[in-house]
Formats: sequence, C-alpha cells, structure tokens
Amino acid sequence: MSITQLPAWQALVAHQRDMRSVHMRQLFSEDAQRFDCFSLALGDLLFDYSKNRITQETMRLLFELAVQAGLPDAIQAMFSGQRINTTEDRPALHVALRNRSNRPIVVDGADVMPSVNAVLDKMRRFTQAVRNGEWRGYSGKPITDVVNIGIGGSDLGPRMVATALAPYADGRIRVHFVSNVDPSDIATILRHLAPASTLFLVASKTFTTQETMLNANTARRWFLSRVGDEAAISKHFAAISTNRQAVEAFGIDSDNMFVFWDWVGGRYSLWSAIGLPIALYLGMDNFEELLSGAHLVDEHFRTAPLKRNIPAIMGLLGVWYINFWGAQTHAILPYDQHLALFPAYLQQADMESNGKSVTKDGKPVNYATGPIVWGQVGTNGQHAFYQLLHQGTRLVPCDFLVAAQNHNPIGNQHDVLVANFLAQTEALMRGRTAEETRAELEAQGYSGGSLELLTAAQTFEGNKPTNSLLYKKLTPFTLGMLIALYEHKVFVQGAIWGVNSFDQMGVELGKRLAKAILPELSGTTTDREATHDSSTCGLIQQYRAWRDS
Ligand code: G6Q
Repeated sequence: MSITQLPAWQALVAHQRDMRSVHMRQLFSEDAQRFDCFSLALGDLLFDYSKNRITQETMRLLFELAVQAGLPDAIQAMFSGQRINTTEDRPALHVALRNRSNRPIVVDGADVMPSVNAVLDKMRRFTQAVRNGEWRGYSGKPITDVVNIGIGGSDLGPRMVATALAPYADGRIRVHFVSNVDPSDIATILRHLAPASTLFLVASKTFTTQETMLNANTARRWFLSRVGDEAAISKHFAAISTNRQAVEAFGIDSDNMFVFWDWVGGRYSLWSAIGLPIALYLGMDNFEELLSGAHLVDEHFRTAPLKRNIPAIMGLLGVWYINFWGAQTHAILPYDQHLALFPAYLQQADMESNGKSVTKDGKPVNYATGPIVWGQVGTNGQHAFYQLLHQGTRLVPCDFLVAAQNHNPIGNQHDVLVANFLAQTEALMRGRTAEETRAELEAQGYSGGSLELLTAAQTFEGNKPTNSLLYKKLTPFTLGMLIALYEHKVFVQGAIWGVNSFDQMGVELGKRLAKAILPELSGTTTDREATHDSSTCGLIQQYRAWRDS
C-alpha cells in the first residue's frame, strides 16, 4: 500500500485545502501563545517553528502520519542496529560512533562499542603525539600541516566542521582538504607545503575511489620526489578506511591505519575516524565535544515523544510542504559565517539520502521525496536570491540559523546580523498587503498610474514558512547538535517516504561511468565511440584537438 492511501495522508490532503486561505498573520494575531506552542528548547538551542503554515490540527495530523508510516518503529530499528540499509544489507549506526553513554549496540551478536572506543583511543593517542610534537617527520621536524585527501562523505563533513570550529583551533596544526580530481586542487595546496612537516591522511571508506587514489598517488610522488626515501612514508602518510588490504597495498603502515565499519555511511562518517583531521586540527577533546552534542540529540530523538521531538517535527514540516504544498526545494540560511559550508554539507546529507524514487520494497513512489537543498550565509543571500523568496512564484521553506554570541564581537555588528535575521523571517511571514503598500506610497506623494504600478510591484504576499534555530554560541557541542538534528530530520523523511536513506546507487553509477569513458580520451578513435550520441562524440573530438594542440 502506498503511503498516499494512509488515513492521515488523506486527512492532510483535505486539511491543506482548508489551510490554503489561511495567512500566518491571521494565525499569529488570533493566538498570543503561538510562539510558546510551536517552539522547543534543547540544551543551548531554541527551535522556533511557529512561522509555518500550521495549526494544532496540522501538527496532530502530521504526528498521526508519522505513526501510521511507522516512524517510531523505524527509530528503534536504527538505534538497535537492525539492518535498515536493506539494499546493502547492513545497519546504519552513526549513532554508535557518538554513543557517549556506551549503551551496548549489538550487530551480528557483538556489542560494537568496544571497537568504537578503541578507535577513539587510538585517535586520541595519535592526535596528541602529532599535536605536541612527539610524532616527528622523517627529518625530525614536527608536523605543522595536515592534508586530508578524500571526497564526498570522506571530505565534506570534516571540511565543514573544520571551517565551522576554526575559532577552537590553537594554531598548532594547519589543515587542508583536497577532494577534486582536477589537478589544480592538489597543486594549489602542495605549492605551499614542505614535505618534512606535512602529514597526509588518505580518507576513503572503500580505498578504491578514483579521485582519492589519484590524488593520494600524486601526493606520494610529490613527497618521494623531494625526500627520495620510501621508508620516510610511514611518518607522513596515514589512512582512514574500512579496506585494510587496499591500504597495505598502497604502502601505508597498518599502524597508521584508522578503521571504521561498513555500517557507517560515507555521508554519516565525520563522527568516525574520518573525523581525524578535525581532531588533529582542534584537539581530541573538542572532537569528543562534537560527539557529545550529537549524542544529546540522539537521545532526544530516540526518547522524546513525537510532539516534543525536534528532528521529527523538522522532518514532518518538510513532508507537509513537499507532499501537500508542492514545495520542491528547501533553503538553509545560516546567519553565521562559520557555517558557510553547512548548506553544501546538508546538500549531500539530504539529497544523497532521500534523492530516491523507489521504496524499500522496490516499488516506484507516487509522491515526491527529497527536496533540492540549497543555501548561502545571510546576510550575503539577502543581496542576491532573497528576492525570489519574497516575491517569486515558488514556495521555498527556509531554515534560518543564528548564534546569540559571536566568536568575534566587533562593535554592534552581531546585533546587526541578528536584526537582519529577525527582519527577514518576520517579513517572509507577514509580507506587506496592497493596502499597507498603497498607504505608504500615498504618504510619499504617489498617485494615479504610478501609485497603482508601484503598489503592485511593492506588495509582498508573505505567508512564507521559516524555521528559526537560535543557539547560544557555535561551540563543538552545539555544532554536533545541529548536524545530528539534520541527520535525523533526513531519517524521519526517509522513513515516512519508505525509501532507503542509506544507499547511494547514483554515486556509484558516476564512479563506474567515468572509469568507462577514460580510455577513450587517450586514443584517437575508439570502437565504443560509435555507440555514443553525437553530442558526446563532438565534445570528445574537440577536447582531444584542443588538449593536443
Ligand atoms: C557518501 C557517498 C560518497 C562517498 C564518496 C567517497 O555517503 O557514498 O560521497 O563518501 O564517494 O567514497 P570513499 O570514502 O569510499 O572514497
């Protein structure tokens, strides 16, 4: 049975018809308690979802939908280590990586927590040794620069966290990230580094990803061409992977290998040894604070009733707009410069997880699934694409994020930032009616045709939904909370839509396709060329001609 046949789904279809004529202005003016009713606090974080097209009835129906779609059971299944990633036949247990309470989580008859803790201990020893200079390079110099070589899930998380938590770095180690197979990426970074004080981390779950292996080989050649001694590699290369054999074949000492497990999805892996660059940059204590923040949210998600469960509510609000109002995208708008990479990070977390069109039983869905996730830091976005949010023809639900305390308090700039945050969310909700616009223009002296023209152009419909996430300060703990909130939001939506949020067949297709076409670029003609479309053939020919000219 499709979820569209569930009684709650049907009731939501009918309820949406009633809500179409309701404006949030009206809802706020009718209920002075609306903020109290539709906001929740967790630790140093406040989630305000009152500026949404919802009533108590909407939420009641959404919670019913969650129950009828089996969300409570799905949550328990994930936390108890069931094989919820059905296509790959494995659990999805990123929650075990940050299970600071050490509650046993059993996979194939064994508690995974001792192995998780053993890797954390090894990370602590290693990061301490590198950071305090006890670990030395081949020539006896301490390490000053760490280069993480990885892509997708083995890059985006650590890169985003390192950017977000830069105020917590003590300057002992600089961290760099190489991901793109475009040689300009690694070349730009290597240009400024000295081999004697550089440590490369080759981060790849499979240790077969073409981009990462090419960049890792380039790094090794760069290193050896300057150092000339294979034995020196063991002081300058470490690996993070699930594939021990491939790591050894690459020539990395198994003492320098940090393992994780197939039940950690790439895009959920920053909590594992994939977080090593974070720990080297910020110290292991800060890394563990990140884990603790995520653990607080995990416990909240696992135990809070749906109506007080922040990730459940975030997910259900998304379902409300995507499936009942036709929203196609979701904007992430951090009013926090340190979260500049957060939209890109969430793009992967969400779009790779729920960009699916068959259910777990292999049936095509007859409803929309994951949204297009996009965004940019405020206030920059205000001077760019917010016009469409205010007056365009599309419905774009937005999440606004802001800290109460800035890491760089300068003059009143942070108040100005927050004033913009508040002004935008309020304006998106209220809009400006034609009457208000006309009155303002008349007061400025407009009349006749220009009054009518400007009234039409300056009227804002409003009623645009936003969530506000206000946190005290962007600490490692709070960042851990934020990431986990979104991970679980994505999980909630995947559970309701009945898709497998933990596989990524599209990524794997991309990996295969690029490998197949590569040999054709080296020759002049190929047998396969005849099988390509004329566009691909034309592009290949022009590429070869310009490359070789
Ligand atoms: C994440 C995806 C994908 C993956 C990269 C890198 O969930 O599967 O982004 O992380 O393709 O894969 P490796 O870590 O195996 O190199």
